[in-house]
Amino acid sequence: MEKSAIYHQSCSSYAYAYDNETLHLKIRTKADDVRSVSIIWGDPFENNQTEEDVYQWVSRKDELCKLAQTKLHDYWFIRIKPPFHRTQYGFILTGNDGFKIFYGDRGILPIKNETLTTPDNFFKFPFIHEIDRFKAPEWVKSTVWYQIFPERFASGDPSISPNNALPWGSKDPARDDFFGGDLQGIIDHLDYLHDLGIGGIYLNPIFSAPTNHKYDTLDYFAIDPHFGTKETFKKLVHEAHKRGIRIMLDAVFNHIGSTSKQWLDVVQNGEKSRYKDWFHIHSFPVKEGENGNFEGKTTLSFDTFAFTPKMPKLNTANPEVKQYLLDISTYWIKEFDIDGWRLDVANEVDHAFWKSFHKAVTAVKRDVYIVGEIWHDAWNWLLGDEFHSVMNYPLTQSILNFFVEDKITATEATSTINEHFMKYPQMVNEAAFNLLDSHDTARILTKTGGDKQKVKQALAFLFAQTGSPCIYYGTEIGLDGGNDPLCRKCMIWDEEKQDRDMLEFTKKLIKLRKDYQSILSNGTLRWIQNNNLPKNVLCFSRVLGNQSLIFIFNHGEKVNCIPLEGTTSYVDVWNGGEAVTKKITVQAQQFTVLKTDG
Ligand code: ARE
Repeated sequence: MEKSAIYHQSCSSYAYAYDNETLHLKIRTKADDVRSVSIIWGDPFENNQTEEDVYQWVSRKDELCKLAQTKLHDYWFIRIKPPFHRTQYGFILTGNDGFKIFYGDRGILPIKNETLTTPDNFFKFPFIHEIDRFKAPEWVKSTVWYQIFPERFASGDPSISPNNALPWGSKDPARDDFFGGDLQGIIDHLDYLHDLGIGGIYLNPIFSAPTNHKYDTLDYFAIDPHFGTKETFKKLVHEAHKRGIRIMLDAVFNHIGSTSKQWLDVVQNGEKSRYKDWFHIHSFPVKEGENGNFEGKTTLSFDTFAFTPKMPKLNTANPEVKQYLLDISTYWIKEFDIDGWRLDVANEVDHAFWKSFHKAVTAVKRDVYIVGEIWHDAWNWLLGDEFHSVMNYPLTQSILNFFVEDKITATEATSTINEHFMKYPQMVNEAAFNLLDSHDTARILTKTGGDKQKVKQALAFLFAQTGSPCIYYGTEIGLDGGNDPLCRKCMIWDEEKQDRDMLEFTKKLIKLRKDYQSILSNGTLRWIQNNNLPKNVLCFSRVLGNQSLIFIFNHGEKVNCIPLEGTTSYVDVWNGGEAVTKKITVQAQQFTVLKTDG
């Protein structure tokens, strides 16, 4: 047995409270190296044992199941319900070589009486506290998101468009173009979104700012005049809520725009400015433009976002800045009833601020949704006192690697996707914000080189996962576009120019997600791998109780007849609903979904 590969840590993503009664425990071993894992556990103070038999407290033994496998590791899993909300526990591992060991808080030990009667050898989960638990809003699980870049979705009130606004969709957008998208345009299309099956809209920034993307905020308390007024926004939220659609705004707190009054005061008054400690300034004077990238070298005398002098970084550890931003965060909830915040450049803002942010916004709306923009492992922002989720770009990349870029085989895809899900506790995965593309990436249709079948497979895979899927505006009608700014083309509203087949496909997929919401949110992911499956057929089931949905993606170029396990009866819920037994044929680049109650 490869002992060096064995890993568990209590009070981590390997041991956490899933709810007030249940602990989830995971342990990692070398792939295909361990035959079985059991746990011995109990509570030393259970049943009022007398002093002398306190060591007999290890009163329970249960078997773990093999939950997932990656190229390198097996992950073993169990749910337990400690009667007194705390427990001590240790693992008994049996290698394929028959060798048995104990693994606990003091590491690997031989299995003998002394080991099993010394409490210090056991892992501890001290107590399940409701207040400490990670709790994401329940409504997120059943939400299908739609991301809107407001300047490019729809123009509902041309009278407020910028003077230099171009005719809608007249050209591919250049970096500084305006086309006149606004909030009224979104209101005008809420029925379209409701008909699509959308339950949440993520709006890129809408506060006043000079650019078309609004990430260079001028005033966080004002709606950009080219997008509308506060009354328009209040109407947007109200009309969306009437249709069961929630609204999430984009909080740009890592930095402010260089046209903001705070920054302009610093530029004008230098060290005498009352805002000089609102920023990370290395030396004075600070001058707009002169402290940017200059002659190919960075001469910044202040911190910014990505060396962009138009985005000076805010000092969020400054109590005055913190209070200013927290007031903004609660204002848009209290006054406009928004349902969530997406946090821009979240990984570069201090944790102390985010902990205060979490407290402030959940105090005004208990089930507000908090999504951090973090493109990498976000474990220490997802402990329950900061974010509920992050934009799940790492999962995105794994989906693209298999379904779009053909970089990996089905087996390798299984491994990388399992790695994502094993990184976080189950309730974090269940609240994840899952996406294929966004305003910061090339569009999925362009990434596939215009291959709609690849887009459909990738979307279907995304919708089959736990977590809430997000559609970037226009994906459903075949909008394409390369990297920023080309991924921000005007939405196409002329039905003659829309891909109506993709629209019907997207509606059908969203309906599938809703019809089987519970299985797809809470069901266990079980990969179906056997030698009968060709290397580019990805097959898995989502299992909840005795119900399961089996997804078969034929990513190959030829028809595949997939053998079905056992004699259970299956219903093909994607293609017409007829009963299927023994084998199912999946056309090249197609997929199907089978339901079974067996
Ligand atoms: C644009 C161009 C730049 C150009 C700049 C010139 O993209 O190439 O130099 O204009 O002004 C906003 C606008 C962008 C604009 C940017 C800067 O939307 O159009 O850039 O401001 O002016 C990293 C960050 C991540 C960030 C992305 C863009 O980690 O937080 O870069 N995303 C947020 C927003 C953006 C927004 C900003 C930040 C600034 O979503 O829309 O940009 O408020 C890898 C890395 C990631 C990296 C990612 C993308 O995966 O791991 O860290 O994200 O690539 O580059």
